[in-house]
Amino acid sequence: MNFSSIIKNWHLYVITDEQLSKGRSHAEIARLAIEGGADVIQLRDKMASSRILYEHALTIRKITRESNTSFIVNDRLDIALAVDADGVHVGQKDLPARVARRLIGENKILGVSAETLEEAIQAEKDGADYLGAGPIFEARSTKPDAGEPTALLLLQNIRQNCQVPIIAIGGINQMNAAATVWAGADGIAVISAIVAADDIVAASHELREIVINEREKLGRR
Ligand code: TZP
Ligand code: MG
Repeated sequence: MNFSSIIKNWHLYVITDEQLSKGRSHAEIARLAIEGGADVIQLRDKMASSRILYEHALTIRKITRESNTSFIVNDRLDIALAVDADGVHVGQKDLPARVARRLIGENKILGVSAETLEEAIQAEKDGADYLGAGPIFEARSTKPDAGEPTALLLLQNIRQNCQVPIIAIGGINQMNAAATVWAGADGIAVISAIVAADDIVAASHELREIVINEREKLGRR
């Protein structure tokens, strides 16, 4: 299936993280982010057991279905398939994108992280429906193994060389979100600026509005 038109309208992609969330669960983060307008929720938890992750995924699947929000599971194809999530997101250290694609089939969304233009081009060839491009500004607290921030150049390069939608990630907040759209991002993926905010609803709303407004100014609605 071609998911490009759906994903091009993913203005705000919120990634859950219970370490940063001041006691709020994955499901609670998802619920509040959706209330603030999130277009897609990614469940990401590198510590939880498979069983616990499955339980979180089931709950978020229910919430996202009720609100017509897309749902992606990070890393874990098995969990994504088990709860009928909309897709899975893999990084460069996970199952290769072409293998993930073969396992999930054509009717699920495959997201792939790219830190370089070469990785982005390869991911697209291997069947990625969208690229998570970054870290653009920083990622230390949420992804200790991430490379150096690539700044906006990565987005510009990917924009010029790839066709699939681009979601910028890494250190994105209310101050710099607009710049990622100018550089070519279709949407933004955010952890800290939303998950650690006192008011997740307001932070989500504010960030989504920035993306929508900047896209509109650029004629990329
Ligand atoms: N992949 C690249 S950067 C990153 C991931 C998962 C972390 C983004 O988190 P934050 O808090 O929005 O910088
Ligand atoms: Mg991963």
